[in-house]
Amino acid sequence: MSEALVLIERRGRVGLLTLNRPKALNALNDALMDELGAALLAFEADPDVGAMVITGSEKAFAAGADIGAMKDWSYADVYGSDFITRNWETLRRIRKPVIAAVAGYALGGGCELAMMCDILVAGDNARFGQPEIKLGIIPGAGGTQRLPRAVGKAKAMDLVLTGRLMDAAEAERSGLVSRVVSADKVLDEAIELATVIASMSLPSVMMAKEAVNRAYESPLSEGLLFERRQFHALFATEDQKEGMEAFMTKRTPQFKHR
Ligand code: CO8
Repeated sequence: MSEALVLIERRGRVGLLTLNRPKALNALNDALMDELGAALLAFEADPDVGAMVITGSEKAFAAGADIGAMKDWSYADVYGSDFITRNWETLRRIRKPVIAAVAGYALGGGCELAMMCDILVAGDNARFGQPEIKLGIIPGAGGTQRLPRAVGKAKAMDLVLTGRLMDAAEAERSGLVSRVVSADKVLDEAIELATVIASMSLPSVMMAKEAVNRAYESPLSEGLLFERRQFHALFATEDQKEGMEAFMTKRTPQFKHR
């Protein structure tokens, strides 16, 4: 049997997915993306999982879509294939938080995959970039849209038009990643972060994620209204009573819906 392209593990309440095409620096193809999509959906449905982490190797999170698979394609081939992107919407549908633990290269589709995640934690050896311009193409899985939202137009243009790579320090300064740690600690850091999130009440975690994402997809007035209604809705949960009661009586909350 051929080796899995995505390794699936549980670390407590955290679902861990490791991209596993090390010889090709985790270049993304349909087989890998199909495994990733199926694993994400399985963790989404698993009541014992409260958050997920996607990671790669210490050398590469993912060095992009598989160039070898695409190189001879015609317009009709690439249009018809939905290459690697058919599972992009799967990731967008996941309501539990997903953290990208990025060491090494996150390029092209690999950078786009990391940007689909809710939080990026980077190793100090991480390199982010959209080098498609050097191949005579442009990003095709969200790079021209999500990168400017994360780092602003000037830096996104700089990266997309030159194809240069950005190191972890620049990525943190620009707001693309939330934390930088040494490369050998990136997975531990991401799992620790995911474990904290997974200890919270799941309805409030999912609503918080939904509300933050609204900030990117709706006018401020709509986003604020959405947030306010979600805030109100959480008062219908037992966990709101438990969280506030625990605060008042100075004890740790025991959330029921995790
Ligand atoms: N695709 C296929 N194979 C790759 C890729 C890739 N993206 N990246 C690396 N590999 C392979 C290499 O070919 C090599 O294989 P082999 O050992 O068989 O020769 C192996 O991985 C190791 O790579 P290198 O020897 O090149 O390692 P280096 O350490 O010298 O360099 C780099 C590392 C800088 C990361 C280099 O490999 C590189 O530049 N890779 C390509 C990066 C790139 O251009 N990425 C963008 C690809 S296009 C894309 O992602 C579009 C996404 C949108 C899809 C939407 C479709 C609708």
